[in-house]
Formats: sequence, C-alpha cells, structure tokens
Amino acid sequence: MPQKPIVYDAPTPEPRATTVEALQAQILEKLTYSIGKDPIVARPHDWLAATIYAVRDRIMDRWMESSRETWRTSNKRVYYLSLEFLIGRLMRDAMSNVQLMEPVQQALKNLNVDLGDLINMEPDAALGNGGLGRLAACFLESMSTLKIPAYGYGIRYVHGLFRQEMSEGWQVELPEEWLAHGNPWEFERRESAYEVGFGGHVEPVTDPDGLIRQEWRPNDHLLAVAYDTPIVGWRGARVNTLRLWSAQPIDPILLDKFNSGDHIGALEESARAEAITRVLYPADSTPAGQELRLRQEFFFSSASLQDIVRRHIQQYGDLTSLPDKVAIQLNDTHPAISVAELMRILVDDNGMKWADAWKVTKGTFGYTNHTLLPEALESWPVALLERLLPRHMQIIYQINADILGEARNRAKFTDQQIANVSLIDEHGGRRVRMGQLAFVGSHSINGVSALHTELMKQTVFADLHKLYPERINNKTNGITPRRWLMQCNPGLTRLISDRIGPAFLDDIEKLRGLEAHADDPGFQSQFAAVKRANKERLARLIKDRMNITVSPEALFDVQIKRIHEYKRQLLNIIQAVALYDEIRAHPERDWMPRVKIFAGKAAPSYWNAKLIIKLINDVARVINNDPAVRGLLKVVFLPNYNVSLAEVIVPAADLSEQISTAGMEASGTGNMKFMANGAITIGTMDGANVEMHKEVGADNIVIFGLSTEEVEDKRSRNEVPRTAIDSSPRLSEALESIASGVFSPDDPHRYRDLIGGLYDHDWFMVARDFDSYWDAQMRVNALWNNKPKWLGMAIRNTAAVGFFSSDRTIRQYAHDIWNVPTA
Ligand code: 26V
Repeated sequence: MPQKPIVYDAPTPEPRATTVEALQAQILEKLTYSIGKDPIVARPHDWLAATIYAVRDRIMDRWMESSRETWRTSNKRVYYLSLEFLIGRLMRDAMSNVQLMEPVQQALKNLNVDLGDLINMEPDAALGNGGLGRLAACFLESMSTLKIPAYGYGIRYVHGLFRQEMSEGWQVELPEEWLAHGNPWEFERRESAYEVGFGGHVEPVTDPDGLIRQEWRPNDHLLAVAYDTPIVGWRGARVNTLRLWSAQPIDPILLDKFNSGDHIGALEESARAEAITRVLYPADSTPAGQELRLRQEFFFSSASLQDIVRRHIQQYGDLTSLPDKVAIQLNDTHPAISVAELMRILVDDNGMKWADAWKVTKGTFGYTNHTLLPEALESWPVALLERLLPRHMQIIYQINADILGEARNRAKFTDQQIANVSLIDEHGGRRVRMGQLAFVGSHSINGVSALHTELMKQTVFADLHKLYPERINNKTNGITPRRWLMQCNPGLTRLISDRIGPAFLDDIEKLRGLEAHADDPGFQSQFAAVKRANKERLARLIKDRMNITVSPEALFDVQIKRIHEYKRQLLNIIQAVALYDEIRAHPERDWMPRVKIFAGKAAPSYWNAKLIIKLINDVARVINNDPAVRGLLKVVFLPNYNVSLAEVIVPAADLSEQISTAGMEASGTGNMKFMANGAITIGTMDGANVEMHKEVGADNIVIFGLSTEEVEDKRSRNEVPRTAIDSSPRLSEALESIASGVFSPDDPHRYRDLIGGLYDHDWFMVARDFDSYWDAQMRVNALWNNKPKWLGMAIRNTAAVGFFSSDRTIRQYAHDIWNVPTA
C-alpha cells in the first residue's frame, strides 16, 4: 500500500518579508547569528554568505510548497540524469527570478556593501565541461519556470572543471576549489543516503514460492549522500531540486579498522570511497576506459534510481505504474547503465517478470544524444563491466539477445545490420556500446538540432532507426533567456522593455515585436549605446586581466567555447594571420579596427587543442606589438573561460564565430546566447546555425563554407587539400609563416606538424573552407562600415531568438517525450 506522507496540519512559518528594511535586518541577523561575525570585522565573503542566506530563506517557502503540491496532486515527476550541471553562479539568478534584485541592492547599500562586488565574488560552480552541462542547467531553470515537478540528479564534484592558467602562452591546469569557503546554497540530506555496490558475484536464489532469481552480492560498498540545491523558476513559478550525490565510506568513522589499530587503513578506505566524487572528467581526446569514470556513472545512476524508486513506492505502492508517474531523461550515455540497473531493481529486487520489467523500463526512459563524433561515443570493455558490475553485464547480454532476435526474425536484418544494432562491439576487444544500450532501453531518442537528428538517423543509429522507426525525434536546444539576456544584459532588457513593453519577459516570442523597430534610427542609436557600454566593460576586464588595451570602437569578433579541432579556432586564427599580412601589405586601404577575442579550455591530454591555444597566444603577441598594424587588429585570449566570463563577453560581442566543420557540431548553444544579445553570426550550415538562419533570415546572418554533404563527399573520395592551398596565395602565405616560425622564433618548428596536417588530410576542412571564410569576413567588414545596416541586422537577431528559448525546448520534451503538462 502507498504510504502517504505524514499529514502535518499545524501552522507553517510566515513567509519572509521582502521589503528593504526586512532584508537589511535579516542580512545583519544572518551575519551575526549564522556566520558569527560582527559587521565591524565582517569580510566580503561573510557578507556574501549572509546575503545568500537571506535570499535563500525567501526561496524556502516556495520550495516546500512546490514539493507539497506534487505529493498532493500526484503529478508525474521528471528526473534529468546528467553527469554534468554547469550552473555557474546562483545568487543573481535566484534574486532576479524572485524579483529581489532591487530591494537586496538597496538593503546592502544601507549597510555600505556593494551588491555587484558580492555577485562577482560568488564561486562559479563549474560542474560540467561545456554545452552539455550548461544545457542541463538551462533546462532545470526552464522546468521550474514551466512548473514541471522535476529533479536534476548528478554528482557533487569536490573539484569542478580545472582552472586554466597561462604559462608563456601554454595552458596549465589547476584544481578548481569552488567549495573552499563552503556552499551556502546546498543542504546536506544525510537521511537520503543509499548504498551503492561494486564487484562481487551473482548468486541464484530460490524464493519461498519456488521461483529462481538472481541476486547480486557486491563485495565493495559505499554510501551516496544527497546534497540539495534549490532551482528557482522565473517569477518563482516553482522551485525544483538539484540533487547531487557525494561518495562516502559506509561507516564514516570506519570503526572496525580503527579499533583494530589500522588507522592508516581506515583513512585509505575513506579516501578511496571519496575519490569517486572528487573530480569531474575533462572530456578528453579519447574517452579512454578509465575505471573511475565508469564507477562515477554507476554510482550516480544507482543512487538516483534508488531514490526515484523509493519515492515512487512511498507514494504509489508498486512499480508497474512507474512510466505513468516518472519520466527519466538520460543526458547523453553517461547514465545509460541506468537501463540495466532499473531492470535489476525490477526483476531481481522486486520479482517483476522480465517482459513486464522491459516495458516499464522503456516507458520510463528517454535518451538524448549530444554528439556523433565516433571517438566520443562511449563504450566499456566487457571484461571491466563483468568485474565491476557482474549482474548488469548479464542483464545487458539478455537485453541484447532479445534485440538481436527481433532484428533477425521480425526485421530480417543481415549479419552486418545485426552487428550494427548489437549492444556488443566485437571489433578489437569486446566492448559494450552505451549508445545502443540507451537507445533500446528508451521509448524516445532525441537529437539536439534538426540537422543533427537527421544525421543520427543516417549514421550512428541508422539500423536501430530501421528497427524502431518511431523512436528518434528532434528537440532543438535552447537557452534560458533569464540568465542569457535579462540578467547578463540588463541594459538591453530595459531598452527592449521601454520600446515594446515588458510582455516579452514572460513570453520571449514577443521579442518579434522588435522587428518593427529594427530600422528606426532612434532605436538603433539606443541599441548601439547599450552595446557600447557592454564593450567598455569588457575592454576594462581585458585591460585588468591581460594589460591589453582594446578600443570599444573596434568590432569585437568573438569565439568562446571548448577548444576542439572541429570547432576550428585554427581557421579563425589563420584568418587573423592573413589579415595581419594584408594590413601590412596594403596600409593605404580603409581598414576597420577589429579585436579577435578567444576563450576556452582544452582537454589536458588533447595535444593539438593545447597547441592551438599556444598558437593564438603567439600570434597575439606578435600582432599586438607590431606598430605597422596601428592597432587595427588585436588578438586576445582570455584565460579560464567559464559561465561567469561568458556572461560578460556575450553581451559585448559584435560578431559571433560559429564556424565548426559542417556535420560536426550537434547543436551549439553559445550561438543562441550571442543571437539574443544582438551579435551577428558568422557561421557554417551546422547544428542549430541552420535553424538560426531560418529564423532570422538569410540577410541577417553571414553563412559560409562546405555543406555537410560536401564535407562527406570530400572525405569519402579522399580528396587532397593541396589544391585548395595552392590555389589560395593568401592561405599559402599565412600557413607558411606559421609553419616556418614567424610567430614562434623561440621554437620555429612548433607548428610544423599542426600545419602539416592541413596539407596532409585536413580532416576538419580548415584549408578547404578558408577562402569562403575569408570572403565572409570581408562581407562582415562591409556590413560593419554601414552602421544602420549592421544595427538593423543585430536588432533582428535579438528579435528572432524566441525559438531558441529553453522554455520552448522543455515544452516540447514535456509534450512529446515526458507526457507532463506545462504552465
Ligand atoms: C566529447 C568528446 C570527448 C572525446 C573526444 C572528442 C569529443 C568531442 C565532443 C564531445 C562532446 C560530447 C557531448 C557534448 O558535450 N555535446 C555537446 O552538447 C551540446 C548540448 O546539446 C551541443 O550544443 C554541442 O553541439 C555538443 O557538442
């Protein structure tokens, strides 16, 4: 029988007042009684913590009400399982979403504290690598905004993504200490702790009623302890929970070992347990089968499923109704082992029949794919899975037998097709393909842009798509307009509101109303003034951090994202070199000043990506210090790219570089952030750029380069890049200067192999897209020189961004995949 939660009908506390006076008094109270600091000696950190506590209190009431409501109404819950949540700072987001920015600012001012200073001191929670993790964070905020009862489940990494520093232009990685001063946003929930097992063996046991079932007896256990963070929706619509798991030894004081005198052994054991949640893996150049990574994946999947199942049983009593009341979304394949774990829970722990359990499993899971790059598709050696998760390996074999049977008998697949849909990759050492596992265990498999979804059907999942043609669907990514427009660009938000009214704050598609004002000179000059102020702020940051002077008059040409060969920062920096040559060769021409701004981290083991960072810095040093350039071109690489830095750079950008090799960027979401903030995109027909082109119109975006089909064609014909290079004197000259050491006199051969790759295979089509890119950049120059034209385009970009709101994306997930209502 369902165990209803205890009905508590005694009074609950009065909601906290939100007046300036109340806030001021409470910040002081928190400082004194929660932090234990006299305001006279309080440090900025203490004020930050006190302010967060005061804001947090005002979120608690809504948090509890949200959860009470879900219990009361028996509404379906959505669980978003993700190994990454790149949430960044939370204070401004929370304050802004519950309309507390102004009273808190005033309250602090009365206390002689500057809110802006505090905002900038909050550590940036970098529990993710890039787009996939940031998407998860935007989705959480949209789910709260749309009043969907939802939980994010992930890992509470002690160290988020590494901190990047520069040493003579090379990236060096340092540990990120985001928890050093504690984390006032999180609540440790010791009562929500689960055991997670590893290793051991499987034993058949006979039930009292004579049925034989398998029982997994792990030989290694640890504890998953929950830490909860509130996620506030726009106007406090709802507050959902981000629940992150931390690993601890089962017996935190390891009594047995201590009592037997083995103090060191006890400490070793606890360090070993805690190691699981110590670091986030930086998406590496090869996802080598690190055992610890697999342990992380199972650890958080198992803890999350136990939590979900416990809550469901508590409310509904049995597990057959799981798909009606629970939707679990797998963010990429990282939680894909959940498919086998849920089967184990249903069949082994709850005695459900295999076929029924499989129905429940498929009805519950949805899987989102985020990349087609073969080297990024996860697979684990069978031997490793067998050792770490012996029962799950058996279950995977059983699932595979069922699927292959279906493929052979129902679909009449050939041997090659059978091999393609198999969960086991038999080439060179047997491995379990996590993409295939996630696919067959889900009722919905989605890509993240229209193009990417089409390519999924044609490539990685072609045969699975033939077997299950109704499963693949598209959900084009989105970004939350709260963080990426309203909070990071209050100037633009105010301007828009003054012009078309505030309705767009609640319905972002209303931004379309701006189109009517795009060519209005008065509005254009106000728009330009906002951009100018944002550029001045970024110019100050560049001066402070890099001691480089850039003029806010110049075109700010920005490429900020993970450094990867397919994203082609190399193409961008080669264009800078060619421009440098051209400016010196033709000083008489009417050049317009341009600043190329780069930021991004490279995976520590990804040599070419790190070399590209070094190249950008080498080129920057030469160009920035050459008097012949007369300041017409500057190159800046800003270290330690993260969410907070993006929030300063994006509103200041004029030109957004989205120049991946066609077919390789699943979606991109940075592209959407720039669009919202009135930057013009220079980009390839890749990922979501294709849909941006459609939404904003061909006249308001600068497109160049090979199409997906052309890239595919050149690759399949093994076409040599030589001709593209030889026929372009501009490109040849730039490549020769880089390869011969013009920018690296201390080590003239530094870039020989990097550039050699372009002559040899040019897998990413840098050489073959160069001329087209150059021409596109010259079109950008012409547009920039026509200010009314440029501003009209920029405004039309903001006006057309509505479709790329994560509210739209989440509505589609809710409607098509999760079957839950939205506000
Ligand atoms: C991972 C790896 C790891 C090993 C080698 C190279 C490589 C290349 C890419 C990746 C990314 C894996 C998944 C991912 O982060 N995808 C990103 O997801 C975003 C949100 O859907 C999307 O906007 C980006 O286009 C996509 O790259």
